[in-house]
Amino acid sequence: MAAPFLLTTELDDIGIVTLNKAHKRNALDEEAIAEIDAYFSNVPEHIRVILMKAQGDHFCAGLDLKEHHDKARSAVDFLRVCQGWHRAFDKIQHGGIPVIACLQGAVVGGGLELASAAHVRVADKSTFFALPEGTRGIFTGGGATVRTAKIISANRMVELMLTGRVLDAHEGERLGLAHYVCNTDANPKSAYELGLELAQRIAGNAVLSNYAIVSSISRIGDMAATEGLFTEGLMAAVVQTGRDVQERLGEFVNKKAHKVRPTS
Ligand code: 1HE
Repeated sequence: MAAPFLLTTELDDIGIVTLNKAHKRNALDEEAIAEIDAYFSNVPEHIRVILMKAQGDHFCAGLDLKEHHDKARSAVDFLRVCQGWHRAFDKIQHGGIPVIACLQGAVVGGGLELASAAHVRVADKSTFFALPEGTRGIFTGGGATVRTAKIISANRMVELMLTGRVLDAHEGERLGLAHYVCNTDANPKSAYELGLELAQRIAGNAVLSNYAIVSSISRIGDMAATEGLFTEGLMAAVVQTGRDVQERLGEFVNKKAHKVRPTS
């Protein structure tokens, strides 16, 4: 039996998922997407944050081009493949649980689509981003036109796809593809160390706040202003009256809570 594409483990209330096909640069075949879908469809109840990382020098080389070539899929077959990717990645983005992606090496094509579904992206300095589809005679199909374009703008995505330009970690950070770049003089931690640190911090937030942050902000961004404000009010009404709000705000009122301070 083939090794699983996804290795899953836990560190207290943090779920750790590892892309486990380094010899194929973690390229995504149908089985890989099915495993991602299965994990994000049934995240154990005690898991508060998920850390997604990859074995090897590269995060993910995108669509398994060999499988696609060998299967010579019809348009309808590939439409179904895309819908499978959309379903799986939507569970990452809108599953209600914060997902942190630790990136290194290639984050290209479908690999960038996968990373774009995560909420926080922590990149090793070796990371590079590209959408080589245009140069391979194909097109994005795993959500980049929606998610990646929203991060970097449709304008920039068109240019990246037409030219096949490769962005390094710092260029990616400037465009929002990475929130942090690690393994540098300024930030010597590894992407995994920082990712885990952020995961632990985020796991300390109220569950409902995290839910609202990861499931409502991007959806509200798709709404007209009137509906957006209405939805924000509803979401806040639920979150602000949650069970542990009194306790957390009481800590502030009683001067026991941390203050917001600039980092040095
Ligand atoms: C693959 C894939 C893949 C590697 N599908 N097998 N994605 C791309 O256009 C990126 C294609 N890959 C590359 O450009 C390079 O492989 C990397 C820059 C990612 C890594 O380079 P390197 O030198 O470390 O590795 P390698 O020698 O190129 O690859 C090692 C093996 O992984 C090799 O197989 P082997 O049997 O010869 O050992 C490669 O064939 C295999 N491999 N990438 C299949 N992508 C829903 S639509 C989404 C559309 C897209 O994602 S298009 C973008 C596709």
